[in-house]
Amino acid sequence: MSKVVISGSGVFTPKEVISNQELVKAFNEYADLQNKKFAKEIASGEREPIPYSSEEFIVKASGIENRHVMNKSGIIDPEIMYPIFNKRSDDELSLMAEMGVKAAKIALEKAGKDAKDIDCVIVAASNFERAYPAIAVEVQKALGVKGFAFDMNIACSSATFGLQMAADMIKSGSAKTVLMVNPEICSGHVEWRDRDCHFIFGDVGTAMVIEDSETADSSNQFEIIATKCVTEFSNNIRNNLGFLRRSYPNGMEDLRDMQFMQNGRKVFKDVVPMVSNLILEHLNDNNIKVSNLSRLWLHQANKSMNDMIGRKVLGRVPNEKEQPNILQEYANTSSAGSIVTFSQYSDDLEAGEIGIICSFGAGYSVGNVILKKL
Ligand code: CO8
Repeated sequence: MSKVVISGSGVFTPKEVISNQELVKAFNEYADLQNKKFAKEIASGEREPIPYSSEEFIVKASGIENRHVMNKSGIIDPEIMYPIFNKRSDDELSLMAEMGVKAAKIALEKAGKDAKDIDCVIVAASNFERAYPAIAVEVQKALGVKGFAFDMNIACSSATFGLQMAADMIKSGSAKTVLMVNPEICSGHVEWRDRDCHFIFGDVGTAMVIEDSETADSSNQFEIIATKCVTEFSNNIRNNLGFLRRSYPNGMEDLRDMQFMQNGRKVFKDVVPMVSNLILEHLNDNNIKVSNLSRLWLHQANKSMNDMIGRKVLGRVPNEKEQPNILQEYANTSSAGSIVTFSQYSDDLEAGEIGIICSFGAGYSVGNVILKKL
């Protein structure tokens, strides 16, 4: 067997952008409205007032400055505070499939492939707008791909776990050329009315073509040297969206936990050592010295978290080129974040240079993919 390579990647970036300033203004107006509505309960001590959000806090705590979204008007309307989409008929392309197809077309073009070259489509994402039919099968149909397709979800590590799946399938012969797609519609899933997390997420779609090096002819190829996926159960990032809810007593009354919930501080503390140790062990297992590592394409959740992981891995502060961040522009886009970073900051590597795509998030789940530029 020859090598498994990533021969093309693509990013679909939604046009609409919300700056921290716009986001905080909407949140604070929402807080005013709520505090006015419940003024009596607040005065009697029955209810706490909603405190203001702050731009300074957001940048300092996360490094996020903007986020791209599929619908801005609903999110920044203090009377609504979530994205508004037209309901599509079952015969129309779904929103996630649309985002995925847009990213896939860019990746296919970069790889110099078309639909007939692909024999497997994986849609790997944190949130699925429906249970079935799989979004992947819809993407497969929209692109005109033969073969098979399936969805998979391991939250923020969906894309790296998807890369491992694709590489293993190519090695085993069950697929020749895989299209792995990550439409992340986080704006529909985050609670924009919760000050603790309203600033964290944005939307984006990413895609990658993974194939045997013998069929790859694009100018920019990265060999997948090794992959390592690790999971460890935690409730610190959790979402209780599910069809059994209807069956629970009062299951449909308080719906807050159907959106994203986390204990951010605890996640930070648990995940930093888990990720840096995994990267170091994985490099060691593959006889790669840290000094030979040219780039870290890390999951984009928090700038300080990435700085800490980079420092632990390299044993010094990484420079911006070694550990690029796209967080300031895109916010956390779940599994797509490290793929956006790879797409935007990989063309300049020279043949033989080594980099790592590493994701981490709910589960907990950590996925590490060691790449070599060919
Ligand atoms: N404005 C002003 N003040 C605020 C705000 C705000 N917006 N939010 C919180 N505060 C206040 C708090 O109330 C608190 O006040 P006090 O000290 O009086 O109690 C103070 O600021 C500090 O709050 P925190 O302790 O919460 O702040 P942190 O410094 O911990 O920063 C972060 C919060 C940024 C969330 C940080 O903890 C973090 O980034 N942690 C890592 C989280 C992480 O990596 N999570 C991964 C999630 S992604 C994932 O797994 C994918 C899930 C599936 C996708 C979901 C799609 C939507």
